[in-house]
Amino acid sequence: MTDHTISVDDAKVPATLSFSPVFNCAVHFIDRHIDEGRADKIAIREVGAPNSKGRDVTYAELLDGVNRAGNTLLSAGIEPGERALMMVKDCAEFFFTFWGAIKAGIIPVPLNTLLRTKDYVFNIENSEAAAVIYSPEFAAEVEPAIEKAAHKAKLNLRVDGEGDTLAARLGMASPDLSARPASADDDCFWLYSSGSTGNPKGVVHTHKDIPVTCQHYAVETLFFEESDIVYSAAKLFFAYGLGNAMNFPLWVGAQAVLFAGPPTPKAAHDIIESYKPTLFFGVPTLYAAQLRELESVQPDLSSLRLCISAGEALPPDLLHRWKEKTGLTILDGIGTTEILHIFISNRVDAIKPGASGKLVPGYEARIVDDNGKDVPDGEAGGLMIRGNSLLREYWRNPEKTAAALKDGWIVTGDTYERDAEGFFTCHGRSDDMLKVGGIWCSPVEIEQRLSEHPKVLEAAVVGRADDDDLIKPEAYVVLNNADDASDGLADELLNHCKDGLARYKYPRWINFVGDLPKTATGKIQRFRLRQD
Ligand code: 3UK
Repeated sequence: MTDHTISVDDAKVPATLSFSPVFNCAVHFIDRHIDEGRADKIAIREVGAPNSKGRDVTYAELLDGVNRAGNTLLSAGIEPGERALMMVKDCAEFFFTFWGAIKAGIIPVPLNTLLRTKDYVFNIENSEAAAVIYSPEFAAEVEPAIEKAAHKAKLNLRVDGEGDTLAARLGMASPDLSARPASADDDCFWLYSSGSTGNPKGVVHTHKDIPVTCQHYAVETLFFEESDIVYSAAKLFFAYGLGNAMNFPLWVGAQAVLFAGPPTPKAAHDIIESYKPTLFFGVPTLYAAQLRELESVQPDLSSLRLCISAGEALPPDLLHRWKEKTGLTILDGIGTTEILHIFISNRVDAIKPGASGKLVPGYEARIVDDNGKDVPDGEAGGLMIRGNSLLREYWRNPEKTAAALKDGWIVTGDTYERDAEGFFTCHGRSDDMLKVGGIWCSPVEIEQRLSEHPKVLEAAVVGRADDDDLIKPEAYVVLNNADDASDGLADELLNHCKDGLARYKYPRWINFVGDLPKTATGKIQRFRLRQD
């Protein structure tokens, strides 16, 4: 099939989501816009540094950047099917690299840019990365990982800055690239997903998965239109941000506002005021911080038609306070990396505070007991989902794949209850995993880091609700010598965690205790430490 050139007509995906036999989703998301007359429309607005104008990228420039990035990867000897890791901040080059790789048949793998060297060593080795593309802002964690990893990529390249960079190579690359023929069920991109124990797993998605989320969630649930302007405080590396700020706007020919800095409440308010988005995507922790900021400032948020929240449950009180303060609605919805985006969501005309909402079109749900039998409405059980955007597999992990995918249904690991009207309410996880600011956080990883401290014998970490009813990690620590317990040591342990872990993972409370509750086999009983 490789001699077949994919025309834009071949690659068009109708709302019915039928795919032509030869399909590469990059053509639909990138090339199509030129055919449809959007060459001069601004696709991406990068937020500039204070007092300076950021870069605007038109749809024609987007196609040019994508083709050049695809050619840059191919001319470095990277072959179709090989992986290109991306530790890239939210900027136009993220789009160029992601879609350029896909168009060339290479698998882009966006990674959480908040991770540390040891995490990146794992990703490079596990994916057998052929390319590592990274923003210079992350060089201090990425470059030692490139050095230490036993696997060597063919291309390690900074996005911009001095010397040999992606930006420099884009300038020299050919702007012409024909899409590599594929099919809707062929592998397209990966994301990594973490569990409470064991290493992260490569979540393999195919060419049909992005279109499915765009049509069912963005169009049929949020009513995305070409006139929309999107700002997602959740970054592109996160499946949530990847959909919000890149895939959804590209599906309808809309515009994305990209901000490379940390998602502070002040930045969010300034961006909304200056760039006038119609849709804002955040996580509960950010909405809570924005509400605190709104006590002293009154930014103009009037461009927004809707706010969306995901990543962890949105407490009803937060929803009410936000509505009272801003007049705006927040739609909570649940998504996962494995299902790619949101599959249960509240609607503008159907909101149940405290619930994740009703099923998004295209998805089916079961709630089952421990024996796999469906439970009646009003009873809690394990949530399973079926739909057309589920991962194909976990990369080289048949056991975890078999445990997660059962006859086309995925086990989410979340405990849910459905009411008679079809609203789904979350009752937490069936494992010990925490969501902190919407991002995964394994208690085991924090416990291991604490135990590395010479004064610590062992530790247990659980989730505890803060004043906004949002979960943060709390540590129970047993010292080698109980007499060492002090506020000073608690601070020292805190810094020890901040140094060795992604920054959002440090425990917000540290309790010194004499021992930890354990099972007869010595497993920590975290549930006995939780303060419900
Ligand atoms: C939890 C929620 C209650 C839940 C994601 C939107 O979060 C996303 O993906 P992840 O793989 O995590 C998935 C897990 O996070 N969760 C997410 N949203 C909610 N719990 N209410 C919610 N609204 O435990 C789920 O299993 O990081 C979010 C879109 C795409 C995504 N991948």
